[in-house]
Amino acid sequence: MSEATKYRFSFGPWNISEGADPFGPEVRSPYSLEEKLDWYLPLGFEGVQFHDDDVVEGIDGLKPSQVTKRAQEVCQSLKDRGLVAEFVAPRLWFDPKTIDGGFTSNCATDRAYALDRCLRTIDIAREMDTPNVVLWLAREGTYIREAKNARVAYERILETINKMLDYDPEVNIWIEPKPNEPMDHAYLPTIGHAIAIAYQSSDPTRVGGLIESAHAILAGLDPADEMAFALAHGKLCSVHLNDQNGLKFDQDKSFGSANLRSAYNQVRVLEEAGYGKRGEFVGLDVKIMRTQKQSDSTAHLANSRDTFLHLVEKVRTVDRKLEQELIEARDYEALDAYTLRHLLGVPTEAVSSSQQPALAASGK
Ligand code: GLO
Ligand code: MG
Repeated sequence: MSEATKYRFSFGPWNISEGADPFGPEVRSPYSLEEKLDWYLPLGFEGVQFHDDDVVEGIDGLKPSQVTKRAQEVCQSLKDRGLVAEFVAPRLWFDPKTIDGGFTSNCATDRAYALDRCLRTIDIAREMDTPNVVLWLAREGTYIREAKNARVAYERILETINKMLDYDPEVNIWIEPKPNEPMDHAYLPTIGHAIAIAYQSSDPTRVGGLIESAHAILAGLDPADEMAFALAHGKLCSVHLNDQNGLKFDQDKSFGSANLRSAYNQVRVLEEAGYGKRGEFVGLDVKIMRTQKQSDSTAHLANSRDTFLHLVEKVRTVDRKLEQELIEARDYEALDAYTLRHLLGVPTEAVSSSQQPALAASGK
């Protein structure tokens, strides 16, 4: 038997947040990047996910040499703390020039800005010792179908990805699909779309996907199956584990909070495929509830990691022989009951198909 995976965890500085939502302002005071970095190792995390402007604040107003200098400083802050950067992602959805999207904007100068911002993100990533760039294509979509030509939009996304691949022969691009929010519909809504565009790109070996549980649920899909699909293509580069209570705004709940069984199945798929053995991180893109106090700013991260590890134990201790017997007998009802009892931690001996009381009179 191969050695058990030692999972490595990551999150982004935005996951320690101040509680603002569209209907109310911040309720906790902010921590500096350095303060946040101090928490990583004590919380059990060694990977840091970054937006370009998490590394270099005010990036658009700075000269290339200033950007490089700041990126080197942050890289040193990571080294001093025994941390590594997992990826850098261009925050393409904030600037007024990306109101109508970046790669798919109807305005050529806005598209040029978006490409330039991505190339600067690659420069930052290289200073941070990571070849990985994540594209969450927030505004690459429309509010109404007539506003853009969807086919041209796909072509423009592909063209930008190819330009990024050309710019740096070592960069890897991980697409994080999400079906909606902030847009009505996004152009790369699922991992299937992301993988299709990866194969179409000029170097498919360097393009893959990052799956966020909540985003799959928002697309009406099962996150574990989405992960399995990407794994089958060798294209699951990272994950953003979290949870989501149905089809509403992107909640980024703690992992397992809304659907523990679904969380178990995500862990099962990852563990069974050996995810993490090649150094992939288990990323947690979770948001603490607005009701929490300042002193609880990191509890959701510790709790999500803990839940993941408990579920790994559940996957490792499942009775594989019994599962196989139940599958062979096509007794999925018993398999369902066994799974629930295993998750509940109650005795499972009694789970079998022979539980139906005999009908004395008819002998059926
Ligand atoms: C939003 C996304 C976002 C990304 C992050 C990294 O819905 O989940 O948090 O993960 O910007 O690209
Ligand atoms: Mg995410």
